[in-house]
Amino acid sequence: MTTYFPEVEQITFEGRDSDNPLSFKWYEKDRLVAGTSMADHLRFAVAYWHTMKNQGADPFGEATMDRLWSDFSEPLDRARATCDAAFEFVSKLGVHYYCFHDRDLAPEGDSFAESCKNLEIMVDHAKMLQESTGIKLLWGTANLFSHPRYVHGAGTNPDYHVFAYAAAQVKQALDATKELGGENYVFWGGREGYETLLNTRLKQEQEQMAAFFRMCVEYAERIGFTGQFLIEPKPKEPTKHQYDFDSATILNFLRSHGLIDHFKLNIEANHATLAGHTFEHELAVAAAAGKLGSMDVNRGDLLLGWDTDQFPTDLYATVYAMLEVLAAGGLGSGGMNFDAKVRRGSFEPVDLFHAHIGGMDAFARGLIVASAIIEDGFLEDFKKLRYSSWDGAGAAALAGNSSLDECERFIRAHGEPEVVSGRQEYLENLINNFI
Ligand code: XLS
Ligand code: NI
Ligand code: NI
Repeated sequence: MTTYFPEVEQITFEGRDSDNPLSFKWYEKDRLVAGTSMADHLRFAVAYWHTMKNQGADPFGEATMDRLWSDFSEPLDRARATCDAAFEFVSKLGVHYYCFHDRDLAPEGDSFAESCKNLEIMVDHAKMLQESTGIKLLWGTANLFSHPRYVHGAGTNPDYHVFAYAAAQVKQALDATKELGGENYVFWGGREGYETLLNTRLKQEQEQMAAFFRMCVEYAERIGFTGQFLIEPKPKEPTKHQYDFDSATILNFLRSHGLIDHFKLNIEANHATLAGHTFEHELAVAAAAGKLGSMDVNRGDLLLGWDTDQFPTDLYATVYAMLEVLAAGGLGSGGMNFDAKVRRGSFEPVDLFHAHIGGMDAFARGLIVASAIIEDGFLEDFKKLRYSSWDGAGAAALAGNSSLDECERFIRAHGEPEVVSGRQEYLENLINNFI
């Protein structure tokens, strides 16, 4: 059998004293952290589109990536080779999951029927590889944004014909995800938004989207797909204004349309920052609603205002994220999908290993640090004290059993409140002691 990464052997944990760059310094899959193995806490997944398909083209230049598995002229031959390379990569990396869009796995055909056939062929191929390697599908999704037919959106398209096409495509993608035992199914509204209100019925487009989701829920129930449905927020890009702006917006949409029970959220770091939030803010908002489902782990660039999808290496970011994940009680059927791509200049196949190893180590370390912080308890103690008045005088108000009159009586009796410091810098310094 062809090997696509002949220079790389199985990546294993060697610890921080190892000088082998192709080894984990922190990620030790069976190590228990707060009673659970690192592998079970983190549930890493490789993103098929970036890792296997990204060729490094940008608006100013052509493909740069050295990818043997792309050197086939027949689309299905290329798809099979890509799938073989993907499973070799994921196995050698020691990750248990992968994620794909239908069109990553199988090429779009000349007709809808041919696209369906291609997908079926590739699902069989992937299934065989899943069985022989033990690698599992974290989630599947449909690419409803690349083909020109989706230029004005999919579920929110002004033309019912395109809406129906997208729905038919999702039906196939749901079948594929079910067939491969996918544990979740993601909806990312790639072009579900608008460029100008001059040609757009905003309210109707959102109603269309709700109708689209209702049909998906109904179909999943009918075929017995038990994976979790996830929506992935992103505020802009490709469209100027996307309906799934951030966690709060999606929660409001789901509640308004009676869909809240059927979905959780898939939070992506770089999308959070594009929305003007931190990653941990988006995780916390989702978790507060009991809707933290899964994560796309990556990072943006402070100096660039778009979805650069870089690999996560910033320890503060992983610590803050893991504090939220641990507080939420974990990700359930979700995981951490590396929705990240190597830079255009990192064009050798081995760079894919360096990138994932770095991301996995950064999150492993984030997990260890966050768990130690939680175990120490200083943050919780601080918050307990800071909010202590709500256990006493404020308890009735919090429970909805107070009134403006009651508050007035309280103020007349107690006068001016004593304002206390939030001690932000003090707390930040304590965090540094753990890193
Ligand atoms: C793009 C999104 C996309 C989704 C899956 O910005 O992150 O990759 O994760 O469609
Ligand atoms: Ni994503
Ligand atoms: Ni993204």
